[in-house]
Amino acid sequence: LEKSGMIDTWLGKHSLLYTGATRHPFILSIRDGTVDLSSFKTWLGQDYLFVREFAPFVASVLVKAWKESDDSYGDREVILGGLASLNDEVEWFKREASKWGVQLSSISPQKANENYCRFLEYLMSPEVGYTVAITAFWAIEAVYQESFAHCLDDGANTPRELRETCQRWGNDGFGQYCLSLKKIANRRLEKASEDARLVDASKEVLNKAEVALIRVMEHEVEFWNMSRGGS
Ligand code: HMH
Repeated sequence: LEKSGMIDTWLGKHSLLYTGATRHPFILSIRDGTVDLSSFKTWLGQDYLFVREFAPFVASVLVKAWKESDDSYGDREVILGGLASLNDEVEWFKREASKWGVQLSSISPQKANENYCRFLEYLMSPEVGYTVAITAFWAIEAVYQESFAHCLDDGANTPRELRETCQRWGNDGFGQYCLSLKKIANRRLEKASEDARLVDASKEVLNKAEVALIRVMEHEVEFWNMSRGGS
């Protein structure tokens, strides 16, 4: 049995926001089959742009793990695996876009996307350490995992042509990967809270990590809102 860590404590504390991000009306409309296809295409094009910015963020987390974490924990393999699958993901977006007649070269990022990418840039900066970055990384992946898995569970009425999309993030392998990220984040946060009794800097890390978690959820809600709003 997995002992509950800091992440679950925070999710409990911010459960309305977490539910808002993982049970958004856009996701619920995919799940019940009423989704507007122009919204789906908007999401597809915007998320392609997002993922291209997300890759350097993941690379920055890998560099931070390299510098700040003991290799024996295996964090680096998990993060490198995530980076590798982003390469497949970009290719998948290109294929999916051509299937739906979405012209990726003519898309520019909408406001919510730009804001989210600006937040990723902050997370990439040297002032943000590994513990905060890995917590945000987990949250970014977990929102998609929770959201799309919900579109595949019993009782879901997801249209056949959208099931492959939901599988990308809703499959068990991606779920396991998110659990690995969560374990890493919890281990780092646990360490920071032990140190927080002695070191003020560790208190600061805990605060920054909790705020980063909240910001990710907020950006995810705005990203879904933008998708639902159409082109
Ligand atoms: C906006 N959040 C957004 N896009 C994604 N592809 C993910 C999370 C997960 O990788």
